[in-house]
Amino acid sequence: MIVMRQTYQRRPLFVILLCSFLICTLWVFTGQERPAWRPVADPERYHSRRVAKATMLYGKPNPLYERAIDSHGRHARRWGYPMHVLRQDISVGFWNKPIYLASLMIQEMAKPPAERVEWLMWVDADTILINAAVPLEAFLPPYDISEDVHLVATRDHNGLNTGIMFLHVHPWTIKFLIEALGHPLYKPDVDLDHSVDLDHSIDQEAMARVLSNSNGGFNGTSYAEGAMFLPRTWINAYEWRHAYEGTRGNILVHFPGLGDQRWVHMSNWLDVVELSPHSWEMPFEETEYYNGTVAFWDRIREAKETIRIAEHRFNRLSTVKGKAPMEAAVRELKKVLQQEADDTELLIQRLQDLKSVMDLS
Ligand SMILES: [Mn+2]
Repeated sequence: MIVMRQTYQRRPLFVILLCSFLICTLWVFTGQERPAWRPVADPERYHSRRVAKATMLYGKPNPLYERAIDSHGRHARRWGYPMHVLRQDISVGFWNKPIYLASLMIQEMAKPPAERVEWLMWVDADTILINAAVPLEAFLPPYDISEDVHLVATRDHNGLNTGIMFLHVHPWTIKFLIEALGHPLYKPDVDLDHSVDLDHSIDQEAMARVLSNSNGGFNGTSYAEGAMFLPRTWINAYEWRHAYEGTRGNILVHFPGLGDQRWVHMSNWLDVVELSPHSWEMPFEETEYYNGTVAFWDRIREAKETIRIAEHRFNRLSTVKGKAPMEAAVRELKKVLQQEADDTELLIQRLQDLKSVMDLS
């Protein structure tokens, strides 16, 4: 009798355990079949708390910059992104940007985790948002590989361009920004203003230098490990003197290095975007981003996974044949991931090289 009662009492527990097991199994399997993470392209259903936008404009009134910031404001409202605009001169010239970013980062980190945004997107005031149908989440790393990605940016012939960049709300970023800010203090002999480029900014140069230091960094493994370069025209397409380098569907236009020409170019673009917003707007699903960004992060995931397997293999067997070539191939692939992930062909080539070496070992 006692035995029977115990069995009865245990039955609900058994049913609960069985149900949990089935739900978990279902979750794991549906999870595997699900395509790579992609945002829901419908602002009505999708109010993200993942990203906030940030920019700055102070000093002498400039109606063109105001209108440019308004274009970002419309996009932010459409998708529910908070937007921060620095309106006061709080530092010296170019240093306003990293100081403001550091303050925003610290403010986010000071909130309980559930109330923080996960990323800040910096946009220069000399950029105009032209396709508001594009959600920013598309450019961010999927959750399963986002833990060690802290800066998503672009580079041009001068190297890192900080006009547009995504910064992870994370202690990594606070340390990175503070190191860049501290550059003039702890490396006073370094000339940050060496470039002949008119648009060259010393804060950008400081960030680039911190990023390229092979030692130091958040975990002592250099900051480059936490950075990822997207194909530049995706998020940072330039207006040249003769033409726009982007195509219809691209999210924005940036106006670097135009000198006095900047104002007429900006004015023309603002007129188009304000008077006929649909001329440059294209549904997210029809843009190159829709599949392109997923393919980009899929490649990064595959590269990281392959490196992990290779390292596991050569760490376990110290005498494995072909250890040195495998280590070299891992080193080359890591270099591309950290410095040239925007070069699709090169990344695919280096990944293939590593796989070939692994097959041989
Ligand atoms: Mn700029």
